Amino acid sequence: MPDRVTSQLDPFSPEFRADPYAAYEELRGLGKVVYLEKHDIWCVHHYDTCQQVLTDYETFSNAGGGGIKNYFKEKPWRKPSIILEVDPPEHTRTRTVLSRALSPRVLRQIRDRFEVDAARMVAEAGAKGEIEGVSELTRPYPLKVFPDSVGLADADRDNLLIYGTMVFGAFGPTVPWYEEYMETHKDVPEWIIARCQRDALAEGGIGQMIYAAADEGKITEEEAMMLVRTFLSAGVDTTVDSIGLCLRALAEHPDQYAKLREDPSLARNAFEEATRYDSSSQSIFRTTLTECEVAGQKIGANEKVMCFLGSASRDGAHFEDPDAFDITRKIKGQIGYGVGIHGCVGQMFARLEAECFFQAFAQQIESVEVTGPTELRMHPGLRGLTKLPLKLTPKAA
Ligand code: OVM
Repeated sequence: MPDRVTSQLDPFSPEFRADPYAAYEELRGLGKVVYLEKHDIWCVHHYDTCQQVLTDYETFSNAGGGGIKNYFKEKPWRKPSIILEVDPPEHTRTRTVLSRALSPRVLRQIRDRFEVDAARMVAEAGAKGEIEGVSELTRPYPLKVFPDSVGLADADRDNLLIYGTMVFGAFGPTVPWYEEYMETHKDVPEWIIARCQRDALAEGGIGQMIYAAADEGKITEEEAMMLVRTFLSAGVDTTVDSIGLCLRALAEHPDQYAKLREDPSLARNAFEEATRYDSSSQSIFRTTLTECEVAGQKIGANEKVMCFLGSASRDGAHFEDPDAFDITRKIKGQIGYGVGIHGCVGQMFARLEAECFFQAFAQQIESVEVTGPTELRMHPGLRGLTKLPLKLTPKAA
């Protein structure tokens, strides 16, 4: 008997990325734990095993890095994140600060501005009729409302997208385009760090709330800067991609869009379903600290384990009719944001951003159609669209 199930599937290849859901089905059929020979990594891809790995932080560490690189063996490309790429007890303090800065009270105050910006941007897109949905709608919206909330100045915000590509590109294996990209945009990391400084952040924004935690002695000034960097790293591309994929899912399922249009209060649940059905965060890595066992498979110490959230979300053992996009589905145990102590700290922010967007969209737009081929972005850490040609028909006034 072989001591493990292996596969030649390459999750970073264009074929896999074009239709990950077929590959996930294959992986789920192969077994609970599979060794991916192309990259010398293990993977889990069922709901229960993803849950197990992600909630056992004593075995499956984040200090080895959130991507494929093993920080216990290789040098990280930048100073590791002080929330994503650390374990307890260090993690607990920084996580608490970020959770407070994203509390329900803070979000309630932000909601009005999200609604106003969403309504305006959807109206402008609707008036054009034919649009390239990513560059004209699903990218500009998060790129405005998120940095506004953090308290970032207006200038050069496109650098946030460049930095996002750097951050999420680093989740995958090193490839030539990435090295070139890093070289071309080598000034951007410095720009980001400058934007993370206390005096660069507007009064009343979430960035200043992080610095207030430093004033209270909960974190150091340097840690505050690093937590603002986390916002600027993880807060833009993730929502750009998830909102774009949700809009495509709605456009490709006119029966579902009709339900949303008739009842815009379904907006939040529609996005919840899209986060399960087809979302930006398809995978995240852990690194084993000790020898361990998952579903009967022994895994050695210091090994990378890739957790396919996108596959866990399509696991029929947890979700009924998992391949159906149903915006009225009652989702129990959303895993699209990860779970456990590293589950997305900004998830309520993302939900609010998307809720306001799809509510405005449903209120104003009678029908939405995909009019040409859509294109996927190529960097490995996230799934998202770079092209989404759409025809929007506004409701009659
Ligand atoms: C961070 C960070 C960056 C990318 C992703 C992420 C999924 C966190 O800088 O803390 O969480």
